[in-house]
Formats: sequence, structure tokens, C-alpha cells
Amino acid sequence: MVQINFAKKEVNCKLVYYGPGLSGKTTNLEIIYQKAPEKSKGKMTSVATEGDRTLFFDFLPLDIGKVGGMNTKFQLYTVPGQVYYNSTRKLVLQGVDGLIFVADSQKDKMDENIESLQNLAENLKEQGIEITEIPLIIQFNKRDLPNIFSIEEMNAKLNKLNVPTTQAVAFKGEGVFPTLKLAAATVLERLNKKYTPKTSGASAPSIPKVVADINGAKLSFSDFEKFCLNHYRLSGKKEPSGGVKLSKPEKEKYLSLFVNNYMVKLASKEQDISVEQHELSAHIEKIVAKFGSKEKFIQYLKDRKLTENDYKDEAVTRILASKLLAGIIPDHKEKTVPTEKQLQAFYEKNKGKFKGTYDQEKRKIRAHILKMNNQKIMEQMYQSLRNEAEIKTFL
Ligand SMILES: Nc1nc2c(ncn2[C@@H]2O[C@H](COP(=O)(O)OP(=O)(O)OP(=O)(O)O)[C@@H](O)[C@H]2O)c(=O)[nH]1
Ligand SMILES: [Mg+2]
Repeated sequence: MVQINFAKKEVNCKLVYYGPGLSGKTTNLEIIYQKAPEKSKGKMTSVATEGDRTLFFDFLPLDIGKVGGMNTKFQLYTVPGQVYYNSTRKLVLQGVDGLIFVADSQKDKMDENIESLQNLAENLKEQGIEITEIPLIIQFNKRDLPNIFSIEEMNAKLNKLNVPTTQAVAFKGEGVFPTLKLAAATVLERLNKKYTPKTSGASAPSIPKVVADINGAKLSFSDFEKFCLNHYRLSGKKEPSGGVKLSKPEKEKYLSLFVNNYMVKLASKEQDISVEQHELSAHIEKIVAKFGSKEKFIQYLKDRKLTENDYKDEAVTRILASKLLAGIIPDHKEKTVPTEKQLQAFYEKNKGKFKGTYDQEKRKIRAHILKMNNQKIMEQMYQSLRNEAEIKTFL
């Protein structure tokens, strides 16, 4: 995720080189590393390689100097292109700000290009990102080889999204920097749009309103407002015709949730915890079961002006949270199971409210206490995550 530090006037973006095996991703990075001026580049790290195949990723930090008054840094990554390293690709993709798809121009590699681009779209979607929404360019590489498609053919077959393209002979260094420049420009242009109020026509980066600062990372007010609206709608409350107006305590509650969710994502990233597609599907199936059918679930969301993706983002966070919980409070299961004593005490205390005998009401009480205990334990986990961070909020 792009990090903007206004105090230090610093922008930090993550660019990922994606594409099928042997298309030339690592080569692009090697050329940049060889040719970039000494003072602007960090160390290039290749994590796990076998011959010239990338097994994990390559990484190169690059300082491109001042852009719009901000010191701008890029973290360049490559993914392993080989089909079976998909979980590694998903990890490398986390928090991506912009993508360079390195395509192999050879005719017999077109199927692999298409499959890899498809795979990119799927992996982004799991993170709640539409491929059409993220800065993406395509580099047509290996233009030196004999059996290649023309640029028109490459565009027709591979560039259905109609994104900007470049041509390259990466191993000779041709086209490598123009590609990087185009990608950088595309990402920075997007940033400008995101952080410039719509009323002002100027394109200079302006300071967004910040609702929270976590370890120096600024969470924007507009993201928070969107979060509130989504959660209000997800909670099933009826939306007033004049739009949702939250009271101060409600806003505070949502902000606490917002920060918790951020902490969960941050901790998951640090611990390399991610959500697999099948886990997400299983989670959603459980919800769908409660609604009776997928159609009913979708209709429920639709009625609340929500999409499946709005729900998925929440689902991913919940799955991540439960995975983190296992690490932070290993005995959480024992802690949440209601004891007989707890059940009885609850019945005695609320006797007036129950119609049935203890035995008749026991099941309901157990479910209720389990829910409360779960909430308590999650609260403990959030607290322990928060304890490790420096958090400021501005409501
Ligand atoms: N002919 C030709 N060969 C190239 C070009 N660019 C890269 N290569 C060669 O293609 C081979 C694979 O390049 P890499 O950069 O390692 O490919 P990769 O995309 O990182 O591959 P994975 O790590 O397996 O995903 C190397 O032998 C490169 O020298 C090019 O433009 N033309
Ligand atoms: Mg590689």
C-alpha cells in the first residue's frame, strides 16, 4: 500500500513486475540495478533462485528523487512466473500500487501470457482490487526474436483492457527504463487524482484529511467514511432517505473497528498470513447458507447498495483476524467455551427474562455467552496488536 509521510515529504510505492515464466521480469530489474545511478538505488535482493528462475521474488528499492515536492521512492518486485508458485505471487502482490506485466512476444508464448494475465486479475480480486482499477502497463518484451507477433497482434490478443504498452529487448537494456518511467507516471498520476480534492483543478498533490495515524501511516478520512457507510449497510440497518448521519459515539465505534481492521491487515502482512481462495469461498458459503441461497444473499446486498466485493473485503479481514488469533491467544478455544458455572450464573441473574426452566433455556444461553466470550477474546487480541503500535486518531 502506498505510504505517504507528509512530515517527511515522502512517498513510497510498490511496483510489481508480473508475467509468465521466463518473460524477462528479473532481467528488467537487473538492468535497472546495473544502470541506475549509484545514489538512487539500494541493494538488489533475489530471494531464492534456481538458475535464472525466480522461486520467491526479486526486490530493488529505488529512489527517483523529488516529484511534486515529495521525495519519491519505489520498491520494485518481481514474482515467480512459473504456474505453480501462485501462493508466492499472491504474497508479493500484497499492497501493490502499480503493475508492469512483462509479456513474451514469441507466438508460442501467447497462451502463457493470457493465462498469466488472467491469474493476475484473479489474485488482485482476492485482495478486493479490480484489474481495471489499478495502474497497469504491459511491456511487450523479446522484440528481438524471430517468431514474434506484431505489436497490433499483441494488442489485439493480450491488451483487451487497453492499457498503456511499451516494447523492449530487456536483456539488451532496450525499453527497460521507458517502461519503468511509464509505470511510475501512471502510479503517480493515480495518486494525484486520489489526493486532490475534485473541486480544485490543480494537479499538485494536496494533503488529504487524515483520520488516523498508525506507525506513521496515514489513514484517510475519505476511506474511513466509505468504511462507515459499508459497515452501516452491512449491519442491516435501514438507510434514511437523506443519507446516513452517524452520531459521535457511533463514529468512534466505527473508527475503532477501522483501526482494528488495519491492524489485522498489517499484522497479517508482517507474519505472511494470507487468505486462500478456498477459505474465502468456504466463509462466504456459510453466510450464503444463512440466507438460504446465493440469490437471496446477493439481493440482500443489492438492497443495501452493496456489492459482493464490499462483503468480501470484510470477510477477508475476519478470516485474517481468526488466523492471527490462533497465534496470539493459542488457548482461545478453551477460553471461549462457556462453563456450566457461567451458564447457571447467567440464568440466575436474568431469571425474570426467561420463560422456560434452566434446562430449556440452556442452549440459547450457551450461544449468547459464547458470542460474548468470542467478542471479549477478539477485543483482547486487538488490544495486544494495538499495544505494539503507535496510534493517533483524529475525529
Ligand atoms: N532474446 C531475448 N531474451 C531475453 C529478453 N529478455 C530476457 N531474456 C532472457 O530470457 C530468460 C529469462 O529471463 P528472466 O528475466 O529470468 O525471466 P523471468 O520472467 O524472471 O522468469 P521467472 O523468474 O521464471 O518468472 C533469460 O535467459 C534472459 O536473458 C529479450 O528481450 N530477448
Ligand atoms: Mg525471475
